[in-house]
Amino acid sequence: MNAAVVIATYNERENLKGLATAILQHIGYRIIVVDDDSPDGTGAIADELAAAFPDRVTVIHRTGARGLGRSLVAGLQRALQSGADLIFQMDADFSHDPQYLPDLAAAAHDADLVLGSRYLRGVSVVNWPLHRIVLSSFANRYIRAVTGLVPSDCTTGFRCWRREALARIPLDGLISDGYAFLVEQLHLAQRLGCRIREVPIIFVERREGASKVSSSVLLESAIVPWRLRLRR
Ligand SMILES: Nc1nc2c(ncn2[C@@H]2O[C@H](COP(=O)(O)OP(=O)(O)OP(=O)(O)O)[C@@H](O)[C@H]2O)c(=O)[nH]1
Ligand SMILES: [Mg+2]
Repeated sequence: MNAAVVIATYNERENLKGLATAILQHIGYRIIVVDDDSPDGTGAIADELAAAFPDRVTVIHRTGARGLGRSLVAGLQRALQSGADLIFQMDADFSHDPQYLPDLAAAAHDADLVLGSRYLRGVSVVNWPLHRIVLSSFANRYIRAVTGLVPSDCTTGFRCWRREALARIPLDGLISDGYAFLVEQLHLAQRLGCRIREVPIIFVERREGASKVSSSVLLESAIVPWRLRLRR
């Protein structure tokens, strides 16, 4: 197993070390942290991890315009360069439990892209207020209706790629940044004929740190599906 897990971080000081420790329990998994110069010092914690596990933890320090999409692009490109066969992306806030990494990897035996999905068995989300569940569920219906995407969870950030499939995605050409980045990435994969599978995960709302979801990110999410539809 040669797996790399890309984690974009912005102000995840309380979460990163515990998360990395849990991921490193899995043999054959490396971590690529992409930190956006977090004011809370997450980057320094990532450097400490890299010093403690030089073969298994890499840190990319970004400066300039911050963004989840750009950070994921940098991390995914680094993962490809590093020769990983399976490339994961997941959030830093424990919403995506590392215990599911082997499930996603197993599903990638006969898939190019595996999604850790909240909506395969009803709604498997813990500690979300009702309005958040309604918003996310509505967003997924809207995205599927506008873009023609098939998966039940188009906005999940927990993903596993086979390297050949990820290498075919023109990452530099992706235009969006927030949740919309995830939708655009998935849309490209579906258009390129990737075999996409979903495996169920239980998603747990963050306990530590603050959300970075802003109104501009939500606005982008409303518009990007239409751009993707017109691109067809
Ligand atoms: N590098 C980088 N990472 C980011 C940025 N914005 C968000 N992230 C990371 O992206 C992941 C998801 O962000 P969250 O704030 O948890 O967004 P969310 O999960 O939709 O919202 P919550 O439910 O409130 O947690 C986390 O690991 C964040 O640290 C950014 O601008 N740059
Ligand atoms: Mg989160």
